[in-house]
Order: sequence, then structure tokens, then C-alpha cells
Amino acid sequence: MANEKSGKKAAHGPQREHSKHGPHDHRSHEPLCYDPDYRNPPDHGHKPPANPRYPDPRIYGSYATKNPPRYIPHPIEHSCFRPRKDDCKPPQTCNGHDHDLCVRKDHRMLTTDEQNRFLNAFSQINALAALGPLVDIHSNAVHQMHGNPRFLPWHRIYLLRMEELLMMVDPTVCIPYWKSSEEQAFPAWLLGFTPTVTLTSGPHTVTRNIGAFAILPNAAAVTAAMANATFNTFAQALEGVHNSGHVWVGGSMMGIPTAPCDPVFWMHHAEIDRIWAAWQTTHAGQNPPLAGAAATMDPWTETETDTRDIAALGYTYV
Ligand SMILES: [Cu+2]
Repeated sequence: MANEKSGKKAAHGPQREHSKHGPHDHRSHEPLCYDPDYRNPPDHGHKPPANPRYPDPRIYGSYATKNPPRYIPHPIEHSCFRPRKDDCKPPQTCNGHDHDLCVRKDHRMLTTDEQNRFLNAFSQINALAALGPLVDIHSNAVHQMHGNPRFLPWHRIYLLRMEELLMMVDPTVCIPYWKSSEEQAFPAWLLGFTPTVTLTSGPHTVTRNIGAFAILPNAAAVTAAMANATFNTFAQALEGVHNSGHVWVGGSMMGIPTAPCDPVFWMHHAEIDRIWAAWQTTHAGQNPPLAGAAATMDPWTETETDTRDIAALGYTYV
């Protein structure tokens, strides 16, 4: 026992040789070899702040202490400034942001910053495990969102839910659209972005096989679809154009359960939705012939009538 104890002591050594030096001693005769000393970390001469979020008492006052002031939130009705009565311009709303339309742009018009914000928001909702469940909704055929008049209104709400999710992490983000019929090319800035999304079936990493299995419908195909005068013939033609776009991208986009993992899914559907919105402006009264349960865009509560006006839903296309 005694031997073991003294052996231990000897192994650790009584004192490090350099401990007689001060912390900032300039040591011109460093030994060529030495063992790292984790037991005596160097004193770098300053202490961590008492409150790392508010490091500097000169700026943050008592917030920079161990006992910062208690936080009391403003009551909800007083959480923004209001002008004096004399200066009020009706209708005056508290937060303009909530009432602005989300402006969905042609992705070619996005600045690099806007591209990055879209991809960052996409990555963030994915990291928060919020994207996978949204993708899974698309794989549930109970919602009957393909191959019938629910196709356009259902995906309109689906995109809206995605946009709301993106805006929770970055309120400046709106879903851009990919005008594939005109462009005849995949958005170059997405090529390197192949996220892995956790689905109920397991993790799925986005793949693509661009141009391998279909031709991308051109502008004439879209014009022809828009030439239909009734909702069902129009929607059927547009869904066909949409299907070819999915297959043209290939990979994840070819499968209904995986397609929404690819950000281009949302941009592709924004374009389809944009075409519908444009057609609506010249075909007043031509609405999806849906009634009863089919008119509710489950799993959400919006009904077909709620889907008719995109401005009322909170967005617009430019
Ligand atoms: Cu779909």
C-alpha cells in the first residue's frame, strides 16, 4: 500500500519545473521536447465574463453581472410601438411584417444573399426535425393530392405550410419559383445542395439524375395547358407538365415520398402554382369542382374556397 502510494506520487512528480516561471514569462530556452501539461493549464490573465451573453458592463450595465435583471415580457398588446393619436394613419397595424405579402420571385432574380437565406432556412428546419414530418405528409396517399382536382389547391396549401416553416427561422424567406419551361436548365445554385432528411422510413439523402428519363416541358407546353378553358382540363394538363418536371430532375424528385426533400420540389411547385394563379386571373369562376370532404385540404383545415385567392393566403408572384 505504502509503496503503491509513493509510486503514484513519483509518477506525477512533485512540481513541474517551469512552475517557478510566471504565466507570461518569455522563455528563451524552451526545451526541445516536453510533455503537454493538462494538470496545470496556463493562466491567460483574464476571467470569463460573469454573463457571457452580456460580456461588457460598460455597454450592458447590470446585465453583465451574475444576477442580471429579471425579464418581464411586455403584454402582447403592448409589444410594439404605436404612434400618437394625432399621427395615426388608419388602418394602422402593429407589425407590418405580418401583413406583408410574401413575394415569390423567379429564382434567377435572387441575390446571393437571398439564395443563401433560402438554403440556410431549409437546412435549419431540417436540422430542427421539422422538414421530415412535412415531407412524410406528401407520402400519405390518404390526402389524395395527385391525379384529381385536389392537386392544385392541396399543393397550394402544402407550399404555404413550407413557407411558414421557413419564415419561422428567417422571416425574409419566400419560396422562389423555377420557370423550368423557359429556362430548360436546373438551377445551378442548387446543384451542390443535397440535404439528408429524416423520414419515418429512415434518412433520405437527395439525389438527382437530371435529364435522364424525360424531356422538360417547354414554354409551348405551358401555353397549351393554359389554353384550356375549364378547371379540370387545365389542371389535368398542368399536372402532366408538372409530372414531367419531376421525372426530368430524377432521383429523389421521381418518388412521391422523397420529392419534397429536394428544395427544387418547392420551387417547381411554386412555378406550377404561379401558372395556376395566372390562369385564375383570366378564368374567374373556374374553380376546382370539389365538395364535401374532398373540399377540405387535409391534414389542414383550409377548404377549396380558401385556396382561390393567393393574396388572401398571404403571398404573391412577381
Ligand atoms: Cu405532390
